[in-house]
Amino acid sequence: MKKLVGTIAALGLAAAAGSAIASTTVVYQNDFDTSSTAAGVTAAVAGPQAIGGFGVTNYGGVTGSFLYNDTGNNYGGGPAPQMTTFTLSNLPSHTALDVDFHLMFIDSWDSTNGGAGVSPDYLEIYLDGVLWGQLTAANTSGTTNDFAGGTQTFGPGNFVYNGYSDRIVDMSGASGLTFAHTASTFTLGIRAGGTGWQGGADESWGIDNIKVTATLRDQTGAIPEPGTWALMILGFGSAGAALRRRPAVSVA
Ligand SMILES: [Ca+2]
Ligand SMILES: [Ca+2]
Ligand SMILES: [Ca+2]
Repeated sequence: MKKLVGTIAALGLAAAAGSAIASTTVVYQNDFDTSSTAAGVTAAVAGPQAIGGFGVTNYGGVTGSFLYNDTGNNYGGGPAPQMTTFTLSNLPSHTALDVDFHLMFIDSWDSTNGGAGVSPDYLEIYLDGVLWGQLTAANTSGTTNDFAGGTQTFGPGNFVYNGYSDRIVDMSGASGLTFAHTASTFTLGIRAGGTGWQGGADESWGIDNIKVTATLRDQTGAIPEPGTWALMILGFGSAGAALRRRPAVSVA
């Protein structure tokens, strides 16, 4: 018991000295069937946000409802594609964010080197209003698929809307979407781009399974709150109890 008390005291000193292990928390999650925010965080979606649905079918990790955006027609001299934005406010004090989501390249995307006039097509990702990446897919013409570190999880294959092939990409492995961040507000923006963008029934995009995880700021020098102490002591008490309950092993 003396040793246990010493361990708790050492941990207390470590916590008081600010050497606690950095923790993470999910601040926003939205799969367009359900969504949630961490306590105190608010989320607002702006711009085009039509909802499509796969029902119970799972295509490369996308299932149920998803958001899709088919605005704009740069190729036809029509209106510019509109951006859909997700704005998180009142984030807890943090040092980094990790942003995960699935993207859907729907119908006749022409890559960066497809048919004359109908390419390039881009899917542009903006972090806090700054262009982070231009992705593209060669669904109908062209040869370049560029997912900026994301992994294709489905396609090419026609699973939604018209008869053209579609693709789904999981962006959770893209290292650039884990980045230093401290502001209390974060905005993720996505829109189509490129002079070949046709929009409408020809080309559109979708998003699903958005998850934003914050690395919480290390509370350097902070004194653990009573609740933290209670949990620590409870935890060690349980560990001690478990050790005491452990039956002796007999070797046959
Ligand atoms: Ca969904
Ligand atoms: Ca195009
Ligand atoms: Ca299709």
